[in-house]
Amino acid sequence: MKIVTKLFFGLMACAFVSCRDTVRAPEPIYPVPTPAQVAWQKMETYAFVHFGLNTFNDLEWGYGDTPAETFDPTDLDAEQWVRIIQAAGFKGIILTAKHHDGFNLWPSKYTEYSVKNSPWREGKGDMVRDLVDACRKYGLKFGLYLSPWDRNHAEYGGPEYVEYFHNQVRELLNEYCDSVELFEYWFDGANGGDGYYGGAREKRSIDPTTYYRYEQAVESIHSKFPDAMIFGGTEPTIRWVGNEEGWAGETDWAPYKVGDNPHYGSPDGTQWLPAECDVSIRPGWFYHPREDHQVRTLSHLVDIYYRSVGRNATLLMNFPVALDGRIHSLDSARIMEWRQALDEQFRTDLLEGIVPAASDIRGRKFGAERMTDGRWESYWATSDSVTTASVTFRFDTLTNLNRLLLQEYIPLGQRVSRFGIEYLDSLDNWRPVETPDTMSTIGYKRIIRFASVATKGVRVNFLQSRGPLCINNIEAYHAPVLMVEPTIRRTGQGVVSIGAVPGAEIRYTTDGTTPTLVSPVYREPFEWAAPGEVRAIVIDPVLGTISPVATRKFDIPTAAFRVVKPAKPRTEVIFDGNPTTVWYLSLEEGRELIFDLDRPRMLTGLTYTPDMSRWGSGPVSKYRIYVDGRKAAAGEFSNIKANPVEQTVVFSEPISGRRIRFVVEATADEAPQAAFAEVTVLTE
Ligand code: FUL
Repeated sequence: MKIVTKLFFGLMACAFVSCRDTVRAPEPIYPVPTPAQVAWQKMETYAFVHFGLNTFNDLEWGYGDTPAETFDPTDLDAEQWVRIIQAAGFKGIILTAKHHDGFNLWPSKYTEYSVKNSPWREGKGDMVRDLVDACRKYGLKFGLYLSPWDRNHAEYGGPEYVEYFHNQVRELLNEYCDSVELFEYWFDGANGGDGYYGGAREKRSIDPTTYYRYEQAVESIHSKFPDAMIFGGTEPTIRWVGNEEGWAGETDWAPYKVGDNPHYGSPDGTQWLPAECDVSIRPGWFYHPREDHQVRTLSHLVDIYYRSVGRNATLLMNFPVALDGRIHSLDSARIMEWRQALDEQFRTDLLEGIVPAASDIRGRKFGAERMTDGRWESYWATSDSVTTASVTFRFDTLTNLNRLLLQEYIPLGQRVSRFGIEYLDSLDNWRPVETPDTMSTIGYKRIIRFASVATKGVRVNFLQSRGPLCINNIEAYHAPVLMVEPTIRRTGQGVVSIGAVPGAEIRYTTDGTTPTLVSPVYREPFEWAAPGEVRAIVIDPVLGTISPVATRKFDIPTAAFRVVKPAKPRTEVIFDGNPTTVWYLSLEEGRELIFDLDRPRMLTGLTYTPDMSRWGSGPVSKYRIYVDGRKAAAGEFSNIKANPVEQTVVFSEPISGRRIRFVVEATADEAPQAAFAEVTVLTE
């Protein structure tokens, strides 16, 4: 009898399990991505190339009047770009076929303002063709940037320009893209109003929501490439993340609705509009020789990866191709270091093959093992009513960890809004990991960095979700400590300090040579008031490994400079060497900042640093500069609003003098005050 009962219950259990086996997948939670959006997000990283007339005229935003003849790369090699970009792991490349200056990198039949009127290959060159061919040869995806704002075109603002714009969209699609996979079309939103416009030199305003007829452009693109992502315009399929520094919010929802902060999106977003983080490997988007020493540091680039791809966004990394038409060797060397560092960070997945214990499963088809089976399409899911759950991994031996990577199965929508991570210490206590990260959203991918723990297990607690959980992947790593180059600072008084991670040995030079293992050891801040370059390295005293070289250029110390107008308190912070202290000039009271140097000097230029903080305002966009009453320079700091970094003005000829008058003609955000974080001068 007993046996019969057992059999009966056994059969019942089987029936129950097999019934659970046929359990449906969880219902989607809308909005959900299209398959094309999922495929695009899986690319994770892809590259940008900014190249054009700006490159040859040392500009960020050409006015539209620089002659086509100035475009003259000596050794252009699109295959070199593709080889570097592919070796660094990027999956595609987007080219600025036309930037705001209106110059075309292909010989368009609709304009004379293009490569065909440049000396490059005697006017027979075609940059778009070269890159398409290189992408096809190496199997890289291709993307196009076509600036809607065109500062050259005489008809900009009227209907004829819109025809021209659409002709160009179609020309590029029909004449160039047949042999490659077009993965993204970029419509930049920038429009500063003023331009050359065929000689009119005036300001023209348009309503970007109606003027360009984006719907028609998108139709042309999608009729040929239905899976291409659209950036910008009125029918985007992805969103700008809201900064040009390469970071998404720690909380980052792909769902988005009008009015949401683009850093974060929102759980009640009505459209699936994932964030793309665009950032340049240097301060500018275009190449400037003066930025050769400002290629982003390895540690910064690695951090950017964590703050973009590691926060449910994609990373669009820009390479400003140099004057010879190649990616600069400093940039290519740095990006390969970056690739290597990332490979080391994610070398061994410590959870691979471990079957975790889950507090709930929806059925065998959605078992916990699906989080570590290496298959993207298979996922662990909880029952319909279960929106909080935990999964626990156990190790056979004490294991060191400092990274956790999580992925939601996004085809069913983004769900998790709060989670936590615990580890099992050697005394069998579960403890939370130490991390500055907010553990809120996951989405396509989330990577949490935390202080290394030696652990017997790790547990993820899903604390809040918009519905049953759908997790397709969890990985854990023990990432090596990065050998980070030191930071170099100098106060207005000329006192240099060099900072690095604790325990590291710092060696430095002040004569422009590369520091080595035998250069002087840095122990404490030192006085060094000369113009020149400080370079420094960090050495790991145990392993003997050396960090990349940090370099800072300095001119004369600025502490003795004095503001004479306006007579206001705190103006000395402009000259303290600390860019985080900012002084604001009230434009309602006057538009001039007048200051005296310590003594008359032969000046070749000036640098201006705006408020670089995340929410800073009042970056100067247009200026005039006078030295002892004589005009030294006038111009604009292009793109300073989106990218508020130090700006350099080089005078057309050296001017001797002591009194500098800096006139603010405009601020980029039209703020009624202009921000001055730092001003320095360049001397001969
Ligand atoms: C911005 C543009 O104004 C910059 O020049 C650059 O092209 C960047 C990618 O987008 O909005």
